[in-house]
Amino acid sequence: MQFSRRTVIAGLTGAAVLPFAASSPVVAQVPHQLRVAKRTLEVNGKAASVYGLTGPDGKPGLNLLLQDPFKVNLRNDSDAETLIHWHGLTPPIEQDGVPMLSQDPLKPGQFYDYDFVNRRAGTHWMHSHVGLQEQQLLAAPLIVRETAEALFDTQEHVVLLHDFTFRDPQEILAELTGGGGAHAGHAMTPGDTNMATMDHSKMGGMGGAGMAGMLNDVAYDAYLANDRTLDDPEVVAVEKGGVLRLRIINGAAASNMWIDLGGLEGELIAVDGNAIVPVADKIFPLAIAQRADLRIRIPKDGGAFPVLFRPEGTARQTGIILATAGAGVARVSGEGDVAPAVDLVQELKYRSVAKLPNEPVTRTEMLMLTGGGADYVWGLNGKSGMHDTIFSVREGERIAVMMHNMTGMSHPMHLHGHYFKVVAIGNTVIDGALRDVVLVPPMQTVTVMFDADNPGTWAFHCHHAYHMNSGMMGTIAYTSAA
Ligand SMILES: [Cu+2]
Repeated sequence: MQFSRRTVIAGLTGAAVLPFAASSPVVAQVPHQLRVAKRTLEVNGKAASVYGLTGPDGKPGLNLLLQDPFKVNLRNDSDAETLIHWHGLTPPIEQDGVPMLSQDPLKPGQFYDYDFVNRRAGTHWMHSHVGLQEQQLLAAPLIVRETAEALFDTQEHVVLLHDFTFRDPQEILAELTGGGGAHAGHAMTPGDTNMATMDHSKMGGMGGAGMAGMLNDVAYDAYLANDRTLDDPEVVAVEKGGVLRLRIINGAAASNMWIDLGGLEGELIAVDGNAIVPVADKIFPLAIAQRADLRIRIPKDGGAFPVLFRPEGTARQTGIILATAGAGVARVSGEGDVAPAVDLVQELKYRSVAKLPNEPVTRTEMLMLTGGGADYVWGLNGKSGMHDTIFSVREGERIAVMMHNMTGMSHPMHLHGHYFKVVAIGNTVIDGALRDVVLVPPMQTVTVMFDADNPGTWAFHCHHAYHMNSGMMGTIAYTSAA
């Protein structure tokens, strides 16, 4: 997944210059081949059967240029039905990759040709929107660059994060929905807080206050950065005094994380693919499905620098190591301190670079995030049907959505087909980031605003895979324009 200046330059000397093939007018007519297939991954010394999503260069995912149409031939070489959502792009609804709302899932052996105008540069990703396949690692980076030239200025590296379990995710979901009062009705693993075993059968509906300690529904066997644990981490070669752009994707099914730069300081320059006024820090939040682009300057003296990814509510961690030539790489433990809950303290500071047209909000919709009691039924405004309409919009409207989390867990809320602007956190009005996922912590309110400019019936859901599959998904439906 490494994509450095060095590999690009090496690539340019070859006949198949894959990331940029599409910039040639001749080659642009050829769709990028993308394959879903099962693969074997070794985790903690044990083999696991997981999904893979492989691009034309044999590596995970796709590297595209904004100027080129999104032409992708997706083939299902796995033994199960699947469908891939282009998370971060704003395609026409038919090509959004959500079963029922877009198209039927692809049966084993079937393929589909996607072809639409791509309007969204940035660090995006793609993942299955079928069942719990995302938990089985059916996800990959989807990087769209504005120009090929940008690559020559700065070294880049893409990191895709996962939470990993050897268990069948359907079994985990069955345990969660099976009642008994505790969400995590499975064996605890070392390093997890005992909060997950708390009986919170009294937590349903409005009773979330005081249960803010409930952070994780699932006890994982490992956390992965580019498929690896800290027992055998990826070591990224960097230059002394050089600048590295890390494109980090939280592809976890159910784990909000912190990015911890340790001894380095970085600048967050984009969230969910959209530029923000740079924010300098050493620790950054990254909720499920969010992306962060970090600009990091490597010290002139060189060395080895772990970049850690720390899921909230557990001491377990994963990471990569940035190392200059000749630096000794020490082993980093897979356990640190228990990471606190991911919050919105930094979100308050984000200011988007792109400005939306100066127009008034047409309408404000209230959206209650509900449920999560002993029955593990979640909902939006109390509705738990995956295709229930939460509210309708007309093309051309500017809609504000005020999301109130009435539950004891935080929810990373994702709207398909659009970007929204974070305009208020609680009562604090901000000129916030443009995003497609925002975290709404327990008992808090986040207000976003979006322009209804892409007709269809669009999924709006919590990106926590077990919440989504237990009711926290609905739709926003366009009615014909007035
Ligand atoms: Cu949720």
